[in-house]
Amino acid sequence: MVIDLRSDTVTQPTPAMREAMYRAEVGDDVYGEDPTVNRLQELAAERLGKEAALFVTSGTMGNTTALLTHVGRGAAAIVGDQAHIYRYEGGGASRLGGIQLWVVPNQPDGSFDLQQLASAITDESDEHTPPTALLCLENTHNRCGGCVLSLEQMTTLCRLAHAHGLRVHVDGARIFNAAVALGVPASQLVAEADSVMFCLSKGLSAPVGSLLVGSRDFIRRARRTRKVLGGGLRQAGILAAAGIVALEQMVDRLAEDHEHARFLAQRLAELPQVRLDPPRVQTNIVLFRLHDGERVLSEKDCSEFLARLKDEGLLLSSMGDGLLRAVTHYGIERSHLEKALVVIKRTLDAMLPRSAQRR
Ligand code: TLP
Repeated sequence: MVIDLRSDTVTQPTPAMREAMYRAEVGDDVYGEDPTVNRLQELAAERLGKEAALFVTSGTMGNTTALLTHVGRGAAAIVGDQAHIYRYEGGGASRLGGIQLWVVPNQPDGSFDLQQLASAITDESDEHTPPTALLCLENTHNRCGGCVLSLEQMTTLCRLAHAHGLRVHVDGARIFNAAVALGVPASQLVAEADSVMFCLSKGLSAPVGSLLVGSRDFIRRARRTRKVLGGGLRQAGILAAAGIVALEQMVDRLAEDHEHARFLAQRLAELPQVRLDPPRVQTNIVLFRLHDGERVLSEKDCSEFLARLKDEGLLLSSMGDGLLRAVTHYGIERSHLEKALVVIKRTLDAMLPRSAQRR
């Protein structure tokens, strides 16, 4: 059996999801007539405390739809230099929407330095610069190791943006991980944001789909954008049915994934070849680097490590630049992590023996 810790996107639908999909009542959603999609959208809007929601095929489609709806051609959207929107979405906002992504460095916790953020915002008064229309936040923050932006950070950032006339979009692919980690309702966490995208197909285990939520007027306009992107689906209730189960049954159990990630991080940090700071692991993502006793390993050396693990039935992923990632999720139990740790230790001791001797 393969232990797959590459991502929480690898989760399989639960038996309850398959059953709900089989039984789903469906209609043509481009006419707004799919009762299951409509129910999922109402549930999503309610859980996030917004007026309306839109079912989209993926997180990337949700974020791109949001940017294209909020920001006109030639205007700018501020993103963090570690943001998923900036790094992993094919430049969709620029390519499809003529939007300039204006990059501000992320703090290690996924936040922004408020002064740096404020000085990145521009209006129409200077003809040289594209006017800023939108601030994008990410919570939890993937490339910052699943870090959580607190309620206070979210509020401060939203207020700063609004004071400058910007809208705020939250890439909340894992917003329920953030809410569970903080012990606050997701709706409270995004109360001051204008739109939020969250994914059903990550830790919540649904096979397909994300939701974009916001005001009724924003979602009406986003629906037009989604159609242009080819996201007007027909009997999509088959997919939405699994999403309803995800929201109703799979949110609270995310705490288990977080506990598993903390366990994995603590044990990994004990290995002399691993560089990892366990207190930084707040949700289900564990990032670490490898060290040979003298220097941090390059991307190339890390790919050999990943290939050796794969041969032993363990999958981890690389985030580039020698940054490695393990993600806990539904289907991964503590016994899997114990096995994974044995394989990792054996592989590192064989690959980096000098570092092992320092133990
Ligand atoms: N993230 C994937 C990869 O693309 C890296 C993963 O395995 O973590 N926002 C955030 C914060 C994400 O982590 C992801 C997916 C998305 C958006 C995009 O979602 P999808 O894959 O549904 O387009």
